Amino acid sequence: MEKDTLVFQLIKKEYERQLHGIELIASENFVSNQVLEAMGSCLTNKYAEGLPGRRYYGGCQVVDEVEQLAIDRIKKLFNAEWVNVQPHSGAQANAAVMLAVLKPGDTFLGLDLSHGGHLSHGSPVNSSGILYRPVAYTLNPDTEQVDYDKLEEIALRERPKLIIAGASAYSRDWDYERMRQVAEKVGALLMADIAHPAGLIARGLLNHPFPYCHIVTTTTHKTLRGPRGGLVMMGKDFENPWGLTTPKGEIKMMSQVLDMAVFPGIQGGPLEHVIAAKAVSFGEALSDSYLEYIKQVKKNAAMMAQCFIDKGYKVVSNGTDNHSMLIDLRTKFPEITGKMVENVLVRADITLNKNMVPFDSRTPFTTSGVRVGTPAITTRGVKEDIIGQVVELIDEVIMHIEDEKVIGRVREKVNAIMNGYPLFAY
Ligand code: DSN
Repeated sequence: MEKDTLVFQLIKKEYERQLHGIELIASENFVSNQVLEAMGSCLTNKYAEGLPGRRYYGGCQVVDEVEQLAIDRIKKLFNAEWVNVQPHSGAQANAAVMLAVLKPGDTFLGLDLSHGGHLSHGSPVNSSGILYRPVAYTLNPDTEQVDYDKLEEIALRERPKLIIAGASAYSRDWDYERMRQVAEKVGALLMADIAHPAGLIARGLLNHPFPYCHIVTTTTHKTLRGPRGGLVMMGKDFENPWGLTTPKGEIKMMSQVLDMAVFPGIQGGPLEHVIAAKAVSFGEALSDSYLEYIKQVKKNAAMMAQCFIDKGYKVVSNGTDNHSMLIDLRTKFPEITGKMVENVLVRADITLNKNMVPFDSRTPFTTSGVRVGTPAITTRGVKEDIIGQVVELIDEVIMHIEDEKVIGRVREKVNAIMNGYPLFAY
């Protein structure tokens, strides 16, 4: 077959973009060569609906071993009793949990989207907000951290069936114990979506959601540094006290209800090539070198937050406990929006994303803030010594937002810096 040069030229172009730029999108990372190799393997050819040992197709003996390996490794990484590694994404993992534990119209609590929450935690345009009844809890305006007292007040009033801990733009650790106390008071299940900080939690750098959270979901491609995907896990399986049933109407252990919610509830055939890549990345995440890496991610983020503060920026909640931070631009540049900063920095080969900040006066399309994270640059080998320089380059561009000469000069510096930090071989 003729090589599809058009597509492969574009892939090469994207590789060059990744290679030469400073990647600060908090949810992105660079996978290893062996993760890439597993994703690009012949496992993509195989249909394997069902679970290892219980499939609807013949010829699954090898992918059974692959999927079991992924399950065993992630169980070890998080000390989990049960895991389903098939969700195609974090949003799918969340949708599966909701299908398993909620009925249409049921109430659940999630962090307000404009305070750092995620679309799949109750946005009106996501199935979580279309099928169920989301009620948002918020941050405390003084601390800009989750207001657990208010959360309790809301839970007592609304009597949710499910409470979700977790966010997509929140730089502080979570008090899962406190949230479990609230859940117990109202008879709710507690779920943590740890998509962002998963790697830090796995290696003991943040509070662990087990044993407080009944169910935990995550993506596998952020701090965990695996392929794009998701999973659902539990510290301990349990008989579900809500009488939740499988689609056949059987009351089962929670693990069985969740397994059936993933398939056939919301998905068909699992992506075994991606599951193989998940297995590879989970193996990597158990290694000593990953522990060094994830510690460095946290150190780099702390240093970056301090550098932004030193330059006169407002960092939401005045710092970070994890890999990310939100910069509220209104303090230093009241006229400049997150959208403007995202766009101008792309021209300087620095990538981050515009983001609402708590109590934002602008819309999600313009925003008053940007979100910044260190997982990707840390994979490139960046350490604290050049973090100050990165923040200075960002500041220089924002200060000269319409000056093409400055933007061009910064781009050259960015490319020169990143020349010294390898990316996987293409
Ligand atoms: N992936 C999420 C993030 O960027 O945080 C959005 O879905």
